[in-house]
Amino acid sequence: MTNPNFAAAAQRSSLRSALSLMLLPARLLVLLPAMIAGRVLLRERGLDAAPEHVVWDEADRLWSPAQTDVELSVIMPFYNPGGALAPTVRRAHEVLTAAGVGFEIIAVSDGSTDGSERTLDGFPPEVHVVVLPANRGKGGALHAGFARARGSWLGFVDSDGDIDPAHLAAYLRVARRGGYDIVFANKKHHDSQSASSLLRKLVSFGFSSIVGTLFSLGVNDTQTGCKLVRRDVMAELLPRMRETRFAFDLELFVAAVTAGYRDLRAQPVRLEERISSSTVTSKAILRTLTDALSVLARRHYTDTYVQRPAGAPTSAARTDHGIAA
Ligand SMILES: Nc1nc2c(ncn2[C@@H]2O[C@H](COP(=O)(O)OP(=O)(O)O)[C@@H](O)[C@H]2O)c(=O)[nH]1
Ligand SMILES: [Mg+2]
Repeated sequence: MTNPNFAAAAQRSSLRSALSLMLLPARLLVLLPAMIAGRVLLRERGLDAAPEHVVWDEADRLWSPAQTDVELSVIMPFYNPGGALAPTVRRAHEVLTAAGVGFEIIAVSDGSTDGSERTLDGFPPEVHVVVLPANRGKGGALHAGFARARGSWLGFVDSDGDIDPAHLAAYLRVARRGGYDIVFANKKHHDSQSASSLLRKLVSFGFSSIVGTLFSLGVNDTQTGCKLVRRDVMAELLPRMRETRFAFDLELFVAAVTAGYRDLRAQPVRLEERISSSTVTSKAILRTLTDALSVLARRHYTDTYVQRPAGAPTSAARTDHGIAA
């Protein structure tokens, strides 16, 4: 007898296939001009352009094995977060200690001018503070943090308290079950909750719809600021990534899917009431959209996301890297 759950799932999946076939002409109508625009933008930047700052020069450090006592490295990028930073970093330290995780926190000041890095003075030794002299954008700060990470799993979380760092411990429990390349927060998960404003939700919805139309990643929320990536996966992807601002998150999934990583595990997330204001201004939205078009063009017109990364071990040596025993 056919399992009714299986039959319902099969019906849903064929409905989805029929719908996506019907929407194909509309998708092409959007995709073609977007690819042309992306190509023009990329040409302006130079086809395999380096970002304004050299962000990945140390990324090959990730090929070295994880340090056995560091299961999780958490990067917390920040730019002028004021008083929201210290409680968020303290909370991350508390929850990971309570969960019995071997961890390090790498808080990256991205050219902050509000002196917020000083609010981390006297924090426990698991908290490392990296100070970048000039603002690179969230992606640039994450590059700098990841390149220094020593853990088996590399994660990041927003540093303004919008996402409780306790999510990291929950996601790590999922990651430990094995078989996942990336475990990520997804606002659209049926168990997710959000205290964001209607306007902020609309911006997220608009962006994820555009990404869904242009990229077909099988991921319907690329942007929520809490993710874990397996060390060997990040070692392969980071040197290929070029985006230094908010498109970093999108580019991570594009690089992962293009490289053949498919075990991307969405998890529920709770977005808290805001303590500090958002840096997602209309200028940042426009910038993220144009950066997304550059990622699209880079994916289709260049080999950026399939290049053999510098520092990659030979396939024979590869099994010795990545997750520490
Ligand atoms: N390093 C760095 N991080 C940033 C910058 N802008 C935002 N962030 C980080 O990205 C997170 C998300 O940005 P935020 O403005 O809070 O956006 P929203 O909460 O999604 O509306 C922040 O909590 C910071 O951790 C930046 O210019 N540099
Ligand atoms: Mg925020």
